[in-house]
Amino acid sequence: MNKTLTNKELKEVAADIRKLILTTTHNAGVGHTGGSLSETDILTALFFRVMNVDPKNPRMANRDRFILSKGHATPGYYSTLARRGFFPLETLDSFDQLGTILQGHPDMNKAPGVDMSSGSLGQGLSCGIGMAMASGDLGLDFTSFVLMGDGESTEGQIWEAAMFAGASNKRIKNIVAIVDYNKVQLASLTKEAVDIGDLSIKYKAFGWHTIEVDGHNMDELVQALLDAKEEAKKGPVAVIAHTVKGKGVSFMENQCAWHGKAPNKKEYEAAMAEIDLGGTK
Ligand SMILES: Cc1ncc(C[n+]2csc(CCOP(=O)(O)OP(=O)(O)O)c2C)c(N)n1
Repeated sequence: MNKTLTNKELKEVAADIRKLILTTTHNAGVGHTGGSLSETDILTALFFRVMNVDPKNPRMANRDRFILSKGHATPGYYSTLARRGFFPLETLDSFDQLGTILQGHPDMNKAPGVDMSSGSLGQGLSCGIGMAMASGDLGLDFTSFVLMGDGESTEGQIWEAAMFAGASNKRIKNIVAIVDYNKVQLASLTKEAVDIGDLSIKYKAFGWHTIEVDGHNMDELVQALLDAKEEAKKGPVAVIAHTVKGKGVSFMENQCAWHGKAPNKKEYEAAMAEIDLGGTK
């Protein structure tokens, strides 16, 4: 079980994770920094409070499942897993190197704590729904959480999965979809690529219960995710988390240039100093 951290402690953990992200991408010279910084508070709330996980027993049968459907954002995912104790912090130094367990995109057969391999956008929700269905079928009691991006949300497979889980004759239980709605994708704003608009209305139309939240307000985020887990006992839940790409580092915020870039030495030092000064609300 998770040791219950206060929301203040969770904010401190999130700041630690942001620094691990910057250090990991800086050392490796590669990595998706922007989308890792936007998902940090969500991952912190999930892995340090909301989800039932045991870092010493990563394959525990009744653990809550997590799928990083936006699989490129591994610096954030691996930093969270390492900070939570699934593997040593030093392993982050091997990120994206030849032979590492920490591949550029998550490999469930290599990294402890990774429940599903991902990287090809759009596939995670289908897998998460399958896991949620297995929860009931196996007589286990776990919730399946899937984190997606807003750019990713233009993938058709997501909406096939959403239609299935929300259908009146299905009403799949124990699935929580979370959208890291940072409004920026690989090379442009999401609204300039395909304006996906109000995702809450869309998920509602597909039969999902929806919750909108500020994805950087730890108090609200923890409550929203706890509510989502409870509500998922009745049917599918979508949490639309409004976030900022590059959150916590002023010159990275809202910039698609930082989608898939690592900070150089000067940028790294400036970014680390900003995290030390600020952190999240
Ligand atoms: C099927 C597929 N198409 C294209 C890509 C290349 N790609 C990687 S990240 C990305 C943009 C994703 O944007 P978003 O979902 O908003 O992610 P975030 O901003 O949270 O990093 C793209 C197009 C991919 N990984 N998979």
